[in-house]
Amino acid sequence: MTTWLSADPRLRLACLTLPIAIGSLLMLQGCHPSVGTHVENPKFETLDHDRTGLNFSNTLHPTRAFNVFDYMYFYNGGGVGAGDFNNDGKIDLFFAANQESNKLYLNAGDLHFTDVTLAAKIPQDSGWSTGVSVVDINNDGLLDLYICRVGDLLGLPHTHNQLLVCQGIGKDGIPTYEDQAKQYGLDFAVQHTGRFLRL
Ligand SMILES: [Ca+2]
Ligand SMILES: [Ca+2]
Repeated sequence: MTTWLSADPRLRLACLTLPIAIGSLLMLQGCHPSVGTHVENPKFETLDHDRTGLNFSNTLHPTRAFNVFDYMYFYNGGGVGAGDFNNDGKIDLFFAANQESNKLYLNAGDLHFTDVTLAAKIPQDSGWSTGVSVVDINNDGLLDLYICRVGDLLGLPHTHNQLLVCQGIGKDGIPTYEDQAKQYGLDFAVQHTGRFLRL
């Protein structure tokens, strides 16, 4: 019996490249209209950081010692969590970064945000964060943050997932946090938040 594996190598190459070519064409079709194309009555408007105060950037710094060949998810990105972290009725934003600092921005209204990362005591340990979940883990009415980290990989700082439990909201309206992942038994050194979400 003739199998696909025993077919002519040129036929095998054609079988491999044809689906890729068709897939690429479909992706190009799906991306229409392309960047730079004029759109009548756009539904969204791009606002730069001078307008919004949001200057977070998940900038990557690949080196010969550590790059996508060492970590296949190198370019998978970080994450963003949205919630009213200071209970003022406006949705705030938390950004999880790979090789930059995680940042917390409070919504000041009128689409302007203020970076309160340091005042909120967001830990900065150079760990590689891959995502964030927002939850009130202790049901005290204050939103908490669970941040997924790459915890045990050669070339990256050894770290673990963080559970940032809100310690209260100051008179200045800024919430402060403490990493209590170990106390809650959630200090996993894994690469996703799935285990937490299944609790
Ligand atoms: Ca808020
Ligand atoms: Ca809470």
